[in-house]
Amino acid sequence: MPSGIAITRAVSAALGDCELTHLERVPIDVEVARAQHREYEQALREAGYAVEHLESTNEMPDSVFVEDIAVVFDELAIITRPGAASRHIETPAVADALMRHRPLYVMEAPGTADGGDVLIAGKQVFVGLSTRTNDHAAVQMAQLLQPYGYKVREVVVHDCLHLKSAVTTLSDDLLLVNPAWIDRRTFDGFALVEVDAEEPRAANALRLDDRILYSASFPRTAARLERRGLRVERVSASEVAKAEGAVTCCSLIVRNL
Ligand code: CIR
Repeated sequence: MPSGIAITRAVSAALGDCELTHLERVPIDVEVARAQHREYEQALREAGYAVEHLESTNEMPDSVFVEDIAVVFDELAIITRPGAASRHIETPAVADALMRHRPLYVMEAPGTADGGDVLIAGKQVFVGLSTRTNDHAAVQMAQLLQPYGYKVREVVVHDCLHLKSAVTTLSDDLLLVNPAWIDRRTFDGFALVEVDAEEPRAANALRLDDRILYSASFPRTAARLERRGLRVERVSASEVAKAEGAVTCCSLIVRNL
């Protein structure tokens, strides 16, 4: 019995034309990116998830970052209005895939949000206000989620693309943070693991049931996670990192209920 479904999306041949906000454009090897993506999908399968792989086209350079197109809860899923206009084309196929697993809500204008700005820790939901995600979106999410007992809090994001560039959940009460990019006091009541100061991009970890999927580029922080007793599965993610992506961005995790 699988733990759930992981929705992924192919690496577009146009990945090199991706959106970039805080990084300089450098060449991306699409074939290496595709090989790394296969490795990532295999790691998801080994963690007990059935992978549903969506196709891509040349018109959607950022399609592999499927996390931004939806936010999945046990009770429902929300299709976002991505903050970059170039990414609106990505939403229909993701909505089609998700509607088979969850009741679906669609974010409305003027709300804009990327899933990378939504951090879920138990019944607490932190929405990062960033260049992609606005207050209208946060208010819509709060209204939608309130009947299910979720509490939505807004957090200002600075110096990085998404909230989940700066903080991700390791368990319902343990977070991985880069304190240079996010105010630790926002997460009062949570235990925190800080990234190694030499690995500022290391705060993005994908929490699965019994393990953490994590980029092999951050060995110092990985060692910290292991010292906390976490099982860390390393995957190569160097090419998506050049496109300002990381491990959470490349899947939508739909847990079995
Ligand atoms: C973008 O700027 O939209 C993509 N190049 C990177 C998106 C990464 N997504 C994520 O962190 N959730």
